[in-house]
Amino acid sequence: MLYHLECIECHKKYKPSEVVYTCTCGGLLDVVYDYSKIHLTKKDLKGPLSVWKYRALIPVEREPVSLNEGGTPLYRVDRLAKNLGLKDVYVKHEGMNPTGSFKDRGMTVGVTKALELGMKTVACASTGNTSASLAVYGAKAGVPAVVLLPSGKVALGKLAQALMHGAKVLSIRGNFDDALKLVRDLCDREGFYLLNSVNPYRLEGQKTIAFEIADQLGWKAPDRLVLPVGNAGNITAIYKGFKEFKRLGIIDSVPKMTGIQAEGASPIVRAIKNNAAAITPEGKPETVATAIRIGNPVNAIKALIAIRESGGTAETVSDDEIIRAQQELAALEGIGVEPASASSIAGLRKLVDMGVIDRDETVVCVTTGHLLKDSEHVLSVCPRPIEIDATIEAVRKAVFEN
Ligand code: AN7
Repeated sequence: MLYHLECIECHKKYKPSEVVYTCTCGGLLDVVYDYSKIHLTKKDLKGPLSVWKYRALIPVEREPVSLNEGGTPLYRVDRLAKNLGLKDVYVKHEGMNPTGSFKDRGMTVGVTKALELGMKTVACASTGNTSASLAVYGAKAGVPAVVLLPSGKVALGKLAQALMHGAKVLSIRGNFDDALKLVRDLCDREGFYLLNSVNPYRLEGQKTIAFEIADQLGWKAPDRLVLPVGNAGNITAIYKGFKEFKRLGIIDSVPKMTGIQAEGASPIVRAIKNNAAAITPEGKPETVATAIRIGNPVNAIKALIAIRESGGTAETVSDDEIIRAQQELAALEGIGVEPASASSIAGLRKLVDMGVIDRDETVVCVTTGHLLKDSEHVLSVCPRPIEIDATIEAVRKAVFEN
C-alpha cells in the first residue's frame, strides 16, 4: 500500500479502506505515504496547473469527481507591496476556484473518497464556504449532501450556493463549533461521510496550494506564507504540501507559516503567544469575517506544529483592519476577496509594522474566498450608489460634484 492513515499522537495506523476521522485515542489522523515509492520530478509536472495534476500525491484510486479546481492565479502585487513597505509580495487568489473558495481543492478529493468508500450521503458543518463546496461536489457526484450552518451568520452568497445545488440545509441555533459537534455525532449515528477538515483526505487536496505556488514562483518556496486561520485545516495542509515538495527534492526550503485570526476568534494566536501545548477554546467567537468565526479549531494541534516547526508566527487583526485591507486590495490591485481572506493582508501589514516581517522577505498571501461570497457586507462598508434622474445634467452634477 502506498499510503495509510496514522494518528499524529500515538501513531496508531489505519487502512485506507476504513471509514475513520480521528484515532481511538482522540488524536488527529494524517495520510502518510511511502515516499520511497513516489518518484515525482519537475519534468513530470509540465502543463497547466490543477489539483489532479498532483495525483501521485493524492490518496484516491478512482476517477475524480472534478470541476477543474485549482490552477488559481498568483498575482504579483507591487502597488500593495509598496504601500506595505515590502518588495516582493504575491497573492494566491483561491477565490478563483469553481465555487469561489479554496474548499474545492479539498472537496474534489473528499467527495471522490466518499464514492470510493461506498458512502451514500455526505455531510459537514460550515461557516459557509465548506457547505457551498460540498453542495456542489455532492451534486456533481450524485450523492445527497447535508450541511449544518450557524443560524444568521452565513454570508448570503455561500447560503445561495448550498441551496441552489440541492443540499439539505439546516440552520442551527448555535455557532459553528456547536454545528461541528452535532454533525460529527450525526455522521457516527447515521453513517454519513463527514467532510469537515478533521477528515484527513480533505487536507490532501488543499495541500496542492503549496505545489502550485512553488511552480508559479519557478520551483521556489516563498520566505513566508500568510493566510487566515479558522478551523486550521488550510495552514496544516499547505505546510504539508511544501514539506512534501522539499522531501521530493522539487524545492529547497519551506516558508514560515504565518496564521492570521480575527481578534474575536483567536485561540491559535493565543496559544502561540503563550507558548501553550494546546489551545483554550473560545466560547463566543465574533468577527465580521464570518468564515473564520470559529472558537474551537479542530486542527489546532496540527496548526501549532506547522507554525512552530516552520519558524512562523500567528497574529490577530481587528475587524476594522480587515475591512481596510479588503478595500485596499480591491482598489490597488483589482483583487476582490471576502473579509476572512483580507485578514491575511491586514495581518501582513501589522507584522511588517511590528518589525516581525523583514522588508526583504518574499511573501505570499493566500486569499481564500471571492468578494461575491459576501456582498451584503460590501453594502455595509461601501458608499451607496448615487440615485439621480435620467438626465445628462444630473449625471454630470453627480460625477463632478461631491
Ligand atoms: C474564506 O466553510 O470553516 O483554517 O466551514 O471560508 O482551513 O478552517 C471556512 C474557513 C479561511 C479558514 N478563509 O480556513 C467553513 C470554514 C475562508 C474560509 C477559512 C475559511 P481553515
